[in-house]
Amino acid sequence: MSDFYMTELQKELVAVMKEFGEKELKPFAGYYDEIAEFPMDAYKKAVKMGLSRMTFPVEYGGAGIDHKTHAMMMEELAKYDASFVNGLSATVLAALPVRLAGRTEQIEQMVTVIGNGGFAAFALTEANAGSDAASIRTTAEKVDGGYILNGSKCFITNGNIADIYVVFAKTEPEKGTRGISAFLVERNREGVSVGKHENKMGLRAASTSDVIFDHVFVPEESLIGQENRGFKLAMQTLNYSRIECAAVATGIAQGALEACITYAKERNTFGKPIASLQAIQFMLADMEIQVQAARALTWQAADLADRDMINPEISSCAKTFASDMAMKVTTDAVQIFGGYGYSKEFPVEKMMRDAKIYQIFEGTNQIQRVVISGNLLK
Ligand code: COS
Repeated sequence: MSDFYMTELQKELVAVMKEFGEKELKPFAGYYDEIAEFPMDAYKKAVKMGLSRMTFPVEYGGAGIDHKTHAMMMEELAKYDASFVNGLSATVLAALPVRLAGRTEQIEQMVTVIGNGGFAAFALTEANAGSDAASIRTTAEKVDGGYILNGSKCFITNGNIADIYVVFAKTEPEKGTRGISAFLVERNREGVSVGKHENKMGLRAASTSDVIFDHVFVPEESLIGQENRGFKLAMQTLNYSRIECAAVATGIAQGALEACITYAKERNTFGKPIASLQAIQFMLADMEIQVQAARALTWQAADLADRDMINPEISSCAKTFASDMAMKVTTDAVQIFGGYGYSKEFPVEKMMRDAKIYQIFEGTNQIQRVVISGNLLK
């Protein structure tokens, strides 16, 4: 990572992530990818280190880490295993709307779950409501003392391991985006169940599944923020989480670049290392240019968030550029490794599979372009 603008604390934290990644993630990433199971041992250690609640304010038992520093840390971890970071990030993502709009008790509840090693999940997407998030069909009907939730969510990261969900549901369906509310729903409530587990191309170790809410009663206190303002809250949350996506995508690409540098020095062809060939040197240089640019844009987006100037357009630019870049860089990494790159013997094929989803989730890169052009033309 380019450390020109990093503080001593940031350098230290990134070094801790490097050590954790080398020791706890790198040796097992291929195994957990193969069996499609989340690396729980590493997660438990991460929780002990306070990694899952780093961004929570100190008064809630967090470390009060700013977005930029967090982006640096997640980038470093992503070099080793993006699946692991995805499980961690999904918990942080679910905690965000609670931090942005929740009551003190809700924030405390979330911190307790996460601090005890639990997982959280952000349940917005449905089978017919991905990009068009306002088309969700899950309902929350107002009843005496609370709400009854009915509906089915899909592609939910941490879906089958979460202890708590942030669920978006229609409280006044006829009001469109202004008729959606957000709820904090515990896994053990009657009527909550986990459905199909996705067998994915990449991020295979991260859990992704359907979550079903069948006549689930939640008390009034479960409402996060104002009734009917849940859609806006979801969008505000994504403005932040897209920065983390950008950081992780940058980390995947940086990991691929580092693997290529090592390999290019070791692999001989025509009697000399392939690193001596200009064809390879230029590919490495292009990778470096792309990674540096993505990192700079990510840090800019995070910096704005830290100055309370969160900018949806810049978050979208960072997410889009970094994920498109990661796809290109990891594809080129497989090319540099040649036949070995296509084999599971080396890590770059996994990085290429992992990178793909960053162009799709948290708003496809086409949706990001809708956000960006909408801002340009308004
Ligand atoms: N930040 C803050 N508020 C936002 C916002 C943003 N980025 N985007 C929209 N809003 C607000 C609008 O200001 C509006 O608020 P008011 O009710 O106060 O007027 C409200 O949300 C509705 O906005 P809009 O009419 O633009 O909503 P659309 O239905 O047209 O949707 C897109 C806009 C397409 C941008 C949105 O649906 C989207 O981001 N979709 C992708 C969803 C996604 O990322 N899914 C991944 C799931 S999580 S892994």
